Amino acid sequence: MFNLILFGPPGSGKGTQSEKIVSTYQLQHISTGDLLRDEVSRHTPLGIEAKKFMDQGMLVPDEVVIGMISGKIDASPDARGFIFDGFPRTSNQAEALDKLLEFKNTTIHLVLALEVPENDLITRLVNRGITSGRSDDNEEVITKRIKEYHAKTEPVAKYYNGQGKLERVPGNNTIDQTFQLLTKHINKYLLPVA
Ligand code: B4P
Repeated sequence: MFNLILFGPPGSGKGTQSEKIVSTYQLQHISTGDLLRDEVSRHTPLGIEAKKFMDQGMLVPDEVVIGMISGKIDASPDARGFIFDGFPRTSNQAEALDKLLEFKNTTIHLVLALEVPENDLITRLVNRGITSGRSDDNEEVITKRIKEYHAKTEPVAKYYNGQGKLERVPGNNTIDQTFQLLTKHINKYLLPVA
């Protein structure tokens, strides 16, 4: 089993690159953003609670997100591996993930951190907001999400760097060029399926 974390600020391309990685390496995709948006659109109690945080550009509480992840891993016992997209986003979540994987006799093998200048992040997300209608893609909320990233999520990179698992990858090239840079790291662990 091979487990990969795709890490980076809001709009760095985690979701975009995850799709390409999933189809090339046939990993099971776990995106906490997608899982939360699904709960919101179905108006579940979890979704109604999560929406209050997401609409303000804040992270959803750790216990909500960690509970969702455990269920998702259990649902795919035969997976070739997992790609965690947008998770963990706090040091607490990173520690919880380590414990969860240890319990399942596996571990995180690689953390790829996408690096994109802040101006580009804002432009990308404002543009996506125009077409997607996502309630958290307007300039005011985007600025809060980036602040939240610096305060709570950046320390997660240090956590994995301390474990010798972090690789930083420029994410401000084209989508395909960025993907090529990511595959150079992944190919050291896993060969493409296609
Ligand atoms: P997410 O859904 O994870 O979204 P994101 O960080 O905004 O986007 P991502 O980095 O995936 O960017 P994308 O590829 O879409 O989080 C949303 C919210 O959910 C959070 O704010 C939080 O409230 C909550 N949440 C999620 N996970 C959580 C957790 N673990 N704990 C607590 N709360 C959590 O790319 C963005 C845009 O850029 C797209 O339009 C794309 O087309 C474009 N783009 C991508 N690559 C490009 C490139 N190379 N060049 C030009 N444009 C590019």
